[in-house]
Amino acid sequence: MSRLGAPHRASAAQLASLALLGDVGRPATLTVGDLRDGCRQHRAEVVFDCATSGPQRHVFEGPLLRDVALASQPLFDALRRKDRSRFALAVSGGDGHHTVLAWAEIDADFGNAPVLLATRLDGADLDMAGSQLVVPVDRCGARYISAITRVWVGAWPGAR
Ligand SMILES: Nc1nc2c(c(=O)[nH]1)N[C@H]1C(S)=C(S)[C@@H](COP(=O)(O)O)O[C@H]1N2
Ligand SMILES: [Mo]
Repeated sequence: MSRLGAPHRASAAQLASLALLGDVGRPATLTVGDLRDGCRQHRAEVVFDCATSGPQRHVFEGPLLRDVALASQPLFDALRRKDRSRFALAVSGGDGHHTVLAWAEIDADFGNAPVLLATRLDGADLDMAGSQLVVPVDRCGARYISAITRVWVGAWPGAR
């Protein structure tokens, strides 16, 4: 199993998928088709600034990261805001670029940010390329992780 976790070799015939895992009751492997069929799709017209190529304007469609993550049944008490606020999400691309969000950023009782896992970019399906993280509240593009391979959901261990 030494190749476990190695980047997938690109192939035009291969569907991209991401692993949804961490402190969750129902870990899953999801294709872009699963993200399209399993959750209500939202649309976001965004502009973000890239440090190297300047302002980028795109239209993304896809489910809310919150809805996808909740389907994996994070191991918090869903009725306790303070318990949910201990959680974070780490989103990784196939190239190793990754970023972190606080659960509270996307939680309706806190930041309520409409963060998406895109299934379409500017009208083109992302089934081969993989999903892209869409963070409309960000001014810059660094957290717009593309070719997502992994979404980890878990609690900061803290001092117990
Ligand atoms: N997997 C991955 N996603 C990434 C990056 C990266 O290096 N790897 N760079 C980010 C940065 S810095 C920006 S500005 C946007 C650029 O998005 P675009 O090329 O689609 O305009 O992608 C982001 N997503
Ligand atoms: Mo960027």
